[in-house]
Amino acid sequence: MLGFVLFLVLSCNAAEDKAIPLVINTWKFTEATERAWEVLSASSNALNALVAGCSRCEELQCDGTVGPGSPDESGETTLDALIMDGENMNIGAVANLREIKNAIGVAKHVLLQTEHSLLSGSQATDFAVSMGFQKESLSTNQSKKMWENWRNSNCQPNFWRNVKPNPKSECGPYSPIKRNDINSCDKRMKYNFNNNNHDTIGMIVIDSHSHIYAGTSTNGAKFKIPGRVGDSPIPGAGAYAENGIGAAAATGDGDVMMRFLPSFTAVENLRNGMQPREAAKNAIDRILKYYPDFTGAVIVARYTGEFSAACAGMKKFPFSVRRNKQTNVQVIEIDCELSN
Ligand code: SD4
Repeated sequence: MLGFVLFLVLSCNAAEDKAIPLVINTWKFTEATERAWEVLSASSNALNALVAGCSRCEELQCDGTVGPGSPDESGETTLDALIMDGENMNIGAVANLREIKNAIGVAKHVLLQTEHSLLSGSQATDFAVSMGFQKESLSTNQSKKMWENWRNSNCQPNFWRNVKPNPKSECGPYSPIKRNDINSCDKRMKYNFNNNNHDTIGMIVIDSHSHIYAGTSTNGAKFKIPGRVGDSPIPGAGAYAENGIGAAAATGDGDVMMRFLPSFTAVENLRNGMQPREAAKNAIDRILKYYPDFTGAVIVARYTGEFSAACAGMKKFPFSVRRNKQTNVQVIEIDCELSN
């Protein structure tokens, strides 16, 4: 597989190019790109292509952060996924989905079979079962081991603050500390980005008629507090699409990103005349203004097929692309903005 992947290291501006149809997704998830491209080429159906691409990552458990196998504090894995149709602004999403492996598949049913936009938790599971999905455990041997190691290391890292016992050295259960003791200067935990602790798949598919779909699938943040929902299923945060303008999808520290709607911002930037690179960079810069240590990335594509990305908090950010007249998936790596 890797033999067929063209690997490019490009400067940010050089990453812009033109041509549709287009499949572009976050990270080196080239098998997902390839799968989406196959479906797009065979059927010209951008929705099915996006669902097939993201489903491939769920099956592969891409980097352990899409699909099953990522424990929260209780050891359970829950999933977030989103699909947005740029033609009619319809959305189907699931958040904190329990016991169903194919989150993007369920999001497709929310999109097509309901007038809602987002279903969550156990009731999203019930909905999935009624649509024909099978209920099964999302734990794996590896996620069980990870969870045991986490418990044995005093539940570090975790996402608690201003509670007792001290969450930086002890496990819960926690209770709130008195208001006077709250340290408002307490710095946000640095999102620990390594190959097993990041990597939402965010994907944009544009068919030859410029019909755009954008979507995401992820198991969120490892050792999240049960019930936590990240940016990925939130329209405008995890992804956004509008025909005639373009689309964007995000990956990274979702608790911060959802405060800024970077995918929506990037698409608005395209609407206002920015080039994809500038549109992506501006969306990231708005976050960096308040969270200089923020880690994450946004991919952006114009409806005509030009694309780019911007990122922060890592050295480099790779994304995968397959487009018209190209025989292989390309991995493009851009330099990120680093914190001061
Ligand atoms: C989340 N944004 O749930 C996701 C995780 C991720 O790269 O993308 N990590 O916060």
